[in-house]
Amino acid sequence: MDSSDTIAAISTPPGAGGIGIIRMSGPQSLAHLQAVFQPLDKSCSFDSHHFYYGRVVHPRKNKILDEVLAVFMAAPKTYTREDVVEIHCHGNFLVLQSVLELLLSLGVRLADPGEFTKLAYLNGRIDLTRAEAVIDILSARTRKGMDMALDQLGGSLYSKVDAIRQSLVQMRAVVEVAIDFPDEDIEIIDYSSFAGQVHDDVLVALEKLLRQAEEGRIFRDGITVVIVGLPNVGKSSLLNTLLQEERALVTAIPGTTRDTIEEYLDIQGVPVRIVDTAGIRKDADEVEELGIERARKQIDQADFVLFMLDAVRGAEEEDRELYATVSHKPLLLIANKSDLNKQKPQIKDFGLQKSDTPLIQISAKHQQGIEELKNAIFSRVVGDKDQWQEDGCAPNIRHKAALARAKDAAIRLKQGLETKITSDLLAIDLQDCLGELDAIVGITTTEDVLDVIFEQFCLGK
Ligand SMILES: Nc1nc2c(ncn2[C@@H]2O[C@H](COP(=O)(O)OP(=O)(O)O)[C@@H](O)[C@H]2O)c(=O)[nH]1
Ligand SMILES: [Mg+2]
Repeated sequence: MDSSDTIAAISTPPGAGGIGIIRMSGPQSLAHLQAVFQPLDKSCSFDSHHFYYGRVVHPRKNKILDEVLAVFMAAPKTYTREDVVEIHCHGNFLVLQSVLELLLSLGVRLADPGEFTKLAYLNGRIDLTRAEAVIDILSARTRKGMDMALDQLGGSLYSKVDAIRQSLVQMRAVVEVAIDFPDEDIEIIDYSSFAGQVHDDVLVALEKLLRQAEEGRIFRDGITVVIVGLPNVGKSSLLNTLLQEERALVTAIPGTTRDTIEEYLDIQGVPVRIVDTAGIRKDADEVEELGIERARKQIDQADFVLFMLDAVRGAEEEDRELYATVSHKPLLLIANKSDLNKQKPQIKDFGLQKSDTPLIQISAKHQQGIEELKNAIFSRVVGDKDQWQEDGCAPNIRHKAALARAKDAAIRLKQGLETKITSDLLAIDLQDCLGELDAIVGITTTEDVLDVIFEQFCLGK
C-alpha cells in the first residue's frame, strides 16, 4: 500500500439496483473526477460534501458512459481521512465496470478488499475493534448481531479495553521510576495497593470480557441445525413452516427430498443455518443414496440435531438405529404429526436408549408447537446466558485469544506483586499484559494479523 496512491472500487454489490456507487480515495481523487465528469452546471466548483449532477464522459472517445451524481469530500472529514470521491451511477454492473475501467486507465489503482476501512484505521480515524465492527455489520444476519456490531463500532469494546490499558499504563509509570532506583522498590511501589488494582481494574474486567466473548459467540457466529429422521416423518414440512415459505418439496411419497436444502433463520437473535436432509433409510435408490451421503456429512458438521419421529407411527427399529448414530450430538426430539394423535406420545413410548432428551410435540403441517420448538432450540444453545446486552459488548475470537493471554499475564503480575518481586520483573508482566491489549485495539498489531482481518472484507469497503 502506498500512501500516494489513489484507489477506487465498485462499492455496491453486483447485480441490478437503483444506484451503484464507485468510491475513490487518495490525493488525486478530485483531479480524476474532473477528468471524467462533466457537470451540468459548468460553473460547478466541487464544494466539499456537495452533490453535483452530470455525466461521466470518456475523455478521448467523447462517449457518455452514464448520467450520474458525483460528490467530492475533502480530507480529513471522510471515511478514509483522505480526499474521497463517490460517483453514483445507475445500478448496472456493466456501467459501473466501464466507469471503473476508465478511472483505472487514468492511473487509479484498484482497491484491495477492505482497503478503504484499512485506510480509516491506518490514518487513525477508527481503532482496530471498530474496523472489525464494520465487517460484522456487513455480515450480520440478525438484528441482534447487527446491534452488537453497531455497539462495537460505537466504541463499546474499545472503551473497555482502553480503561484496562490506562490502569496498566499508570502502574507502569511508577514501576519504571522504581527501575531507575533499584534499591528503593519497596518505597516507590505500593505493592499491596497495586495488587488490589490489578485485581479490580484488570483481572475482573478481563474475566467479564472473556465471559461476554463466550456469550456473544452464538449471536455472532450462529449455529447449524440439521433436521434428521426417516423418510416421510415431515422434515421438509418443518423446514417450510420455519421459513414460512414452500422452500422444499413436500409429498406423501417417501424419499422426496434427495439433496440437502439449507436456509437461514433468526431464532431470537441467533442466526440459525437450518438444513433439511434426505430421509435416511436402507432401501434407497442411487440418487437417494447420494442424498443420504450428504445428510450424513451435514450431521457430522452440525452443532445441533432435530431428530424427528412420527407421533402416529411411533418408533421402529430403523428409527432407533438412526437415532443411535446421532445421539452423541446435542439434540432435541420432535414428535411430528401430533395433530393426528390425540394421546401425545411420551418419550418412553419410542423406546430410545437415551431418553433424557426433551421431546417436543409439533404439527409441521398445521404449524402447531413451532414457537415451543424455537424456544427449546434457543434455550438449549443459549441457556440463560443472555446478559451480554447489558453493556453490549461481544469480543470476537481474535479478541478472546488476546484477552486470555492478557489474563494470564495479569495473574502473573498479581502474584509478583503479592510476593514483592523486583521492579524489572514486574515490568515484564506489565508489558506482556499491555501488549495483548494494544494488539486488540490496533496500537501494535502485526502486518500479517492486519492482512487476515482486512481480507475478510468485500471489495469496495
Ligand atoms: N397430518 C400431518 N401430516 C404431515 C405433517 N407433517 C408432514 N405431514 C405429511 O407427511 C408427508 C411427508 O412430509 P415431508 O415433509 O415431505 O416429509 P420428509 O420426507 O420427512 O421431508 C406429507 O404428505 C406431509 O403433508 C403434520 O404435522 N401433520
Ligand atoms: Mg423431505
